[in-house]
Amino acid sequence: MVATFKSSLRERQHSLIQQLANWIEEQWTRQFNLSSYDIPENLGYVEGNLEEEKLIIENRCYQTTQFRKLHLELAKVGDRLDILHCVMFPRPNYDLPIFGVDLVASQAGIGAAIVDLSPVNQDSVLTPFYAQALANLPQIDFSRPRALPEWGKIFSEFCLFVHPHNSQEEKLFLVRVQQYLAIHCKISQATSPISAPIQTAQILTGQRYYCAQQQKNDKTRRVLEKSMGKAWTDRYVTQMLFNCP
Ligand code: BLA
Repeated sequence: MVATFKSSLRERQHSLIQQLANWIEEQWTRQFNLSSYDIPENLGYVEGNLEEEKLIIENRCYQTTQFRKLHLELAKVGDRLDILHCVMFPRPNYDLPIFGVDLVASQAGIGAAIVDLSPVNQDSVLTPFYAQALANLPQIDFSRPRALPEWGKIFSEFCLFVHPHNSQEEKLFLVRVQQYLAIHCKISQATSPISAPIQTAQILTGQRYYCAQQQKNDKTRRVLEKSMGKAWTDRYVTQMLFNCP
């Protein structure tokens, strides 16, 4: 049992980020038997300000029977940006997609909101349980959909990437993340591990590809490099955000 963490950073963040962070942790605590996860040295809590703007990062990581890493990261860049980053990496002997969310808020509101359940098996397709459950969700129309970058071919057909236009759309995005995570918790717990080494190796290859593509996100790197420098950012992106055995 891991207590839900109270964080001073969280209380100073955009309300959608607070709500989503609280909800994700509540689900994890309620749905899984959480074990501790070894965060690489000095990367759990980070403060830096190379170029005046202060960056603060708080990470929480756990592991479970099905997941090698549950990661929730909250970050604040001066008074300019609030960020929520969440990824659930399955163990390679489970044929499960990678759940990922990224929220980027500025004073003008949430500029980028993305959620997906990304397939990493050999065929890069969601298993029928996932595809059916996701296809059955009621349709929601957002007024400002955003186009995925080139590296975003890792995402599924159910990937939602939007610029929420007002608080009503922010709420709709929150609901959609809640639905994706509820589906994921339910199916992942009903999924048995696979024993065929070939299949496990294929899933590991898929996870490595997912991480390699995410590491190409220059927008994330730029934010981190400004406060922490290039060498630190390389280590953070490869060892903390998108690490793979
Ligand atoms: C975009 N991510 C961004 C942007 C910033 C960050 C500043 C640009 C926002 C915009 O275009 O409006 C920054 N994100 C961060 C930082 C961290 C972070 C600093 O997580 C962590 C310290 N990114 C993810 C995950 C997904 C993801 C898990 O970490 C998806 C599941 C996606 N972020 C993602 C995508 C974009 C983005 C697709 C848009 C990139 C683009 O348009 O080029």
